[in-house]
Amino acid sequence: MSKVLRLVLGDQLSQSLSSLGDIDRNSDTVLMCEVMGEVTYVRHHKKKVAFILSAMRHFADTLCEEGISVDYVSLDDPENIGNFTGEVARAVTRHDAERLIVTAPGEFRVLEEMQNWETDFGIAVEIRQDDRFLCSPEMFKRWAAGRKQLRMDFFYREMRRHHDVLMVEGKPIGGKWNYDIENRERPDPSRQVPAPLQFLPDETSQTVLELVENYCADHFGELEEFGFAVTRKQALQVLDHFIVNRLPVFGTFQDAMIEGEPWMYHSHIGFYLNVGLLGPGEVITSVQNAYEMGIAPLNSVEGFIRQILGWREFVRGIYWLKMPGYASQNFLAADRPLPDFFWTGDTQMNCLRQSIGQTQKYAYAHHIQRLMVIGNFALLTGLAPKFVNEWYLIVYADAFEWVELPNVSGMVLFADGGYLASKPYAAGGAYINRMSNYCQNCRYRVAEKNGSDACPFNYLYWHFLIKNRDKLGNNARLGMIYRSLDRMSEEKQQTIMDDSRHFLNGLA
Ligand code: FAD
Ligand code: DLZ
Ligand code: SF4
Repeated sequence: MSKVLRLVLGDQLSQSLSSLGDIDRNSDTVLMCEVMGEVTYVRHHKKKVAFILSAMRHFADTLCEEGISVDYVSLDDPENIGNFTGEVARAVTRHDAERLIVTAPGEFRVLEEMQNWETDFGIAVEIRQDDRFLCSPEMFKRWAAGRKQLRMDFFYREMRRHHDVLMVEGKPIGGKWNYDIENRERPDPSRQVPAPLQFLPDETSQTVLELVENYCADHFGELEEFGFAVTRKQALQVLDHFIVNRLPVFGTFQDAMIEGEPWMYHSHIGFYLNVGLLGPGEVITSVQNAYEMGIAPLNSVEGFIRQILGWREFVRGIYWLKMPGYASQNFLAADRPLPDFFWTGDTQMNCLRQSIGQTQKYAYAHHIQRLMVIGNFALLTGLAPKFVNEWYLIVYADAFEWVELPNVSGMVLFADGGYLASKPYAAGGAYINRMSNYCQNCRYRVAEKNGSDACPFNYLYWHFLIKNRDKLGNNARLGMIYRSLDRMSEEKQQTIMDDSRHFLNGLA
């Protein structure tokens, strides 16, 4: 009988994983390894490292309870070589393995590493498709073929039809594909936001927290108040808690931000989806059931399902279609380094202070904070895609390159020249003021357009459009805005440029 080694990575914590499908409990061994190479290729947020390592250890326990033999290498094992290739090599020798089976990784750099293993180890290496998604890279490629620009809305409709989600007799339930018109209300600070479901660290998590404190002392972020789910059972509880307590108003307050309320009405399941503790299909089914049972209205249910069935699958499709080139795109030639406050939260711009501050604390910020506060700032100030991508990959516990990169380079920075988004998501302070209460406690005045007290987003917005006119001037969706710019007096435009230059010099 040939000896088979099956490698399971830190974001492959699903019992349905393709590499485990035909496991022989009598002869096969599952290898899981904690390696410094993965912990530090970008220096992940401490909470993110603790979450992944604790979830890995719990998953290994689950496999053992199922009678599967697991070889688990911990970070502090003195023999640990510190990277996947080194650890697989050691395990191949240890188990005298003749074959290695693995599910394709979520990141291109790891796939490249794996593609050398057959030669490196002189054994058969089978890289199986990761079928934990609702659209395979091949299916996405077929859909994208011949399209110059990709639009999520059309992809999402295809996915709804293909998977028969929220459909009745071939038509979208309610008659419309998208209910955003009923979503995105202004925040209501008088409403009590339900507390998220959090878990006290068990013994395994406590050991990991100590380990991370020792090994990642100089990484970004705080370890205190670690409350992540680290098992599938807990992740399912988080999903249920969301459906009952937050989903009914998810759509309505999807874009709202309130000071001191980091979790708002979002689901906080991205962490668990991305490491495999939850699957997208089961999440969509539960949410659709909630609609059928009258627990949540259509605007919330459709809005939420669109994020999972639409955006999540769409960005993954783009990642695998466009890598490796996608990572180095920089359409707007942005080259500014990150300001220090990205690491400290120490800025007088209250929206950024709040969003970065909670990121330090929880390794979480919701979509609009990532896109319209931090992302908008990165876009308008011309921060270099390389640094911005690295930052987002470090700071969020749900960040893996396949999902982080298209969101940052495509959605936020327009670095792909409009392949993913039809126009840059640029906005002045009025948008943030409409969707949050941050401006009330800010040193800057959102209503002021110029001068030392003006909200910097107000002049940086026009400065961005002026500076990038040669690249964006022909964008049909920006036509009206450029016409407004042209109606501005030269003197006003000069003031915008002067205020912006002064602000940007201060960033350095
Ligand atoms: P909810 O708001 O409750 O949404 C439900 C789920 O929908 C999410 O868990 C996620 O799985 C999916 N989803 C929603 N929007 C997107 C999107 N744009 N792309 C992919 N999936 C989406 N998401 C990540 O999972 N990892 C990342 O590293 C990541 N980086 C981002 C960086 C930027 C600059 C931006 C603008 C967005 C990023 N997103 C990322 C998408 C989104 O912000 C997060 O998925 C979401 O905030 C996670 O919180 P939640 O689970 O409470 O999501
Ligand atoms: C993110 C991460 C971290 C911090 N540590 C590990 C680890 O020690 N062992 C492991 O198998 N995976 C880890 N991961 C997740 C990997 O980085 C992820 O599997 C790859 O990026 C491929 O998507
Ligand atoms: Fe942010 Fe401007 Fe509002 Fe201050 S005034 S919180 S900088 S949008």
